[in-house]
Amino acid sequence: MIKNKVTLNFIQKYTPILNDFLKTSLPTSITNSQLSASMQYSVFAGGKRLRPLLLLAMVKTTETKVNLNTVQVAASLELLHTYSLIHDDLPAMDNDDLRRGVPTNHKKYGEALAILAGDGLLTLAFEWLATTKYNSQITSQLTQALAHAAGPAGMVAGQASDVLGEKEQLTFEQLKKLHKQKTGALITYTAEAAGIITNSDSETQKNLKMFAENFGLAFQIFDDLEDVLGTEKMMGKAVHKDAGEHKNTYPGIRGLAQTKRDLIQCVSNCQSALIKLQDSGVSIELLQGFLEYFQLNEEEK
Ligand code: GRG
Repeated sequence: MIKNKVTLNFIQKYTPILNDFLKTSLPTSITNSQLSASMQYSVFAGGKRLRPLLLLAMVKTTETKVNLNTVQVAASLELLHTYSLIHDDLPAMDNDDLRRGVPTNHKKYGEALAILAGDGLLTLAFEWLATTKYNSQITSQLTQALAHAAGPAGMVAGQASDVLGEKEQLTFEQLKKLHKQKTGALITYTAEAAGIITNSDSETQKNLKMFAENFGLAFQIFDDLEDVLGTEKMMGKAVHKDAGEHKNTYPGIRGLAQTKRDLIQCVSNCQSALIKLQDSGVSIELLQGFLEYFQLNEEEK
């Protein structure tokens, strides 16, 4: 999928580092064995680690060294992301049986334990954030940024609009806001966290944020498109669900052709942000490589 050598090398270097951190730290943080199994099941079910990798890549792009503290911050984000997927799959929400090609958490462990696994991951994410060796100012800023992104002004608000909006046809502006909150907020947090950790100047923080905001929207548009164009085998989950469930999606509201143009526009906005970042003298190739994620294959174009 991603061919850019710099980005590929980065992903191949840092994915095992993140996984090792999770493998070592997660079991020691949970005292109930069934809860531990359920939490570990979803954390190690084959996620791409996109958000933590993006966070680390942004830190690296600002020419700051990635260390164990940075990895802990990135890993805490993966815990929080995993909680959101477990809860999103529950019968009361999307009611999905399959994720990443394997049974969803509640299908394997039952609803009660799945809810608790999500609760545990959400809470533990903040414990990990609070226990790095960063100074108290950085820690407090990171905590506030993650709480804001994940909470009732961010991801949870987006999820609420999504669930409640199923009964009505949203306008394009409402849909964009929903996506910005539900999927975009955590991705935008990767830029905010990188800016806080590296103490970047305001121009750099602004450009990183513009990159991440457009990346987040592109990510959701791409997911909407794949739901229409992809196969279950390719996606590791049920596809063509959105239309059947009258979900508000880009293809549903904008049509397929315009959705593809919207995706191209978001990727182009990401590029513009990177060009501005480059003006401050940093190398943008690493982040540019992540944009290859949004390439449609020949049949999908
Ligand atoms: C339950 C409060 C609450 C929020 C859930 C993120 C979310 C909010 C719902 C997910 C809905 C969804 C499937 C959106 C499409 C984009 C997306 C977030 C895909 C999953 O993220 P990936 O592809 O997952 O990074 P992996 O499996 O790689 O970890």
